[in-house]
Amino acid sequence: MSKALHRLSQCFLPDNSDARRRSREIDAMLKRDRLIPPVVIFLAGSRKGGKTTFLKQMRLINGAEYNHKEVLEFREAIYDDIIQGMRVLVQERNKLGIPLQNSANEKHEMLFNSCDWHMNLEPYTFQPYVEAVNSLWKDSGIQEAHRRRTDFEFCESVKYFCDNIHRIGQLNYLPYNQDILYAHSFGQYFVLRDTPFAIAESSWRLILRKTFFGIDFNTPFFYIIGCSDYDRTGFEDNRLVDSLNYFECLCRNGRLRNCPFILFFNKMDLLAEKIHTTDIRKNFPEFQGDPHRLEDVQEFLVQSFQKRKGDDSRQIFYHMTTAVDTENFQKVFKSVKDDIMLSICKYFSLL
Ligand SMILES: Nc1nc2c(ncn2[C@@H]2O[C@H](COP(=O)(O)OP(=O)(O)OP(=O)(O)O)[C@@H](O)[C@H]2O)c(=O)[nH]1
Ligand SMILES: [Mg+2]
Repeated sequence: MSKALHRLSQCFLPDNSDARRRSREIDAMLKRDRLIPPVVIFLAGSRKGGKTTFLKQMRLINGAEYNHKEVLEFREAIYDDIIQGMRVLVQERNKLGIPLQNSANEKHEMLFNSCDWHMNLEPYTFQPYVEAVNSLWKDSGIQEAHRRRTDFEFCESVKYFCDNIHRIGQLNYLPYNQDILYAHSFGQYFVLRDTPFAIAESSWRLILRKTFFGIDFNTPFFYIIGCSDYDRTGFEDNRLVDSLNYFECLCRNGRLRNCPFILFFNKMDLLAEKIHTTDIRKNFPEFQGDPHRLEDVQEFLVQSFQKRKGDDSRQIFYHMTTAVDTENFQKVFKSVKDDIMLSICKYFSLL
């Protein structure tokens, strides 16, 4: 019997039966002996869709705060995000031929064009950038380059950090949890691939992976979609199209045949803003509905993924999320637990 099946089948034994009591005793014994490894759930999704942020939130809502060493590493990542982000804006402003509003900002731009990538990023070494970021971010030339960011590779969190540069630029700055959720570079090298959590007193483990060895036959599969990326093209393929293609690929994978998918339509905050400035029909001409109405765009996204799932009997659950918003994430995760239980019930034909 698979680990998941063994564990989950116990949810359906009559509450006060001898079998259930016995089962609990056995479970307790096995747990004590650490013989039950946690049920594994896989997590995948599109590029920059929010996978790492999702894992960070899972860790935070499960009460595991980051320790001081980790916070310092996040601080370094945030400095790095800011410097890299501003450097991109400076270069793109030049490429696009957008004039600076304030010519005094030229010297600040030079700082980003000539920065040393090997320096240790600490509050002291970051100081020269604080004034430069502050002044450039207010310049309408840099703002115009930022407005056109869809045309080049750019980290969305840079706006949040630049808006908060006064606080982040303090010598005694330590990132809040909210800052940590917005840090991007960090996710590239920190091990955030394995996050434990509990459902119905059972332990589960969320794994971020590209290969699916060891997957249980009915374990749910989390799939994260960066919704606001519907217009992301530039030098790469459209990210939403990539995400649809990858999803279809996963649905066709024989190993995942019986896995219910839980789709997270992420970056809802950015999507809600973007629909007012960027018409989805430009990239998805098949869209029918009001392109400036969030519900219409959400419905279109859901339908687009539903169409790609292939097998009609496959269970799909979905949620609209903003992974950087802890309150939203907490609510969503409560219903995700219900989804998981429901998918299990359906698997055993109990509903
Ligand atoms: N505003 C906003 N930003 C988000 C949201 N989810 C993620 N981000 C930001 O988007 C950026 C990319 O998120 P990640 O979690 O690193 O995405 P990823 O899928 O792990 O990216 P890769 O590993 O590079 O493919 C980060 O700067 C996050 O802070 C969201 O819901 N809203
Ligand atoms: Mg990542």
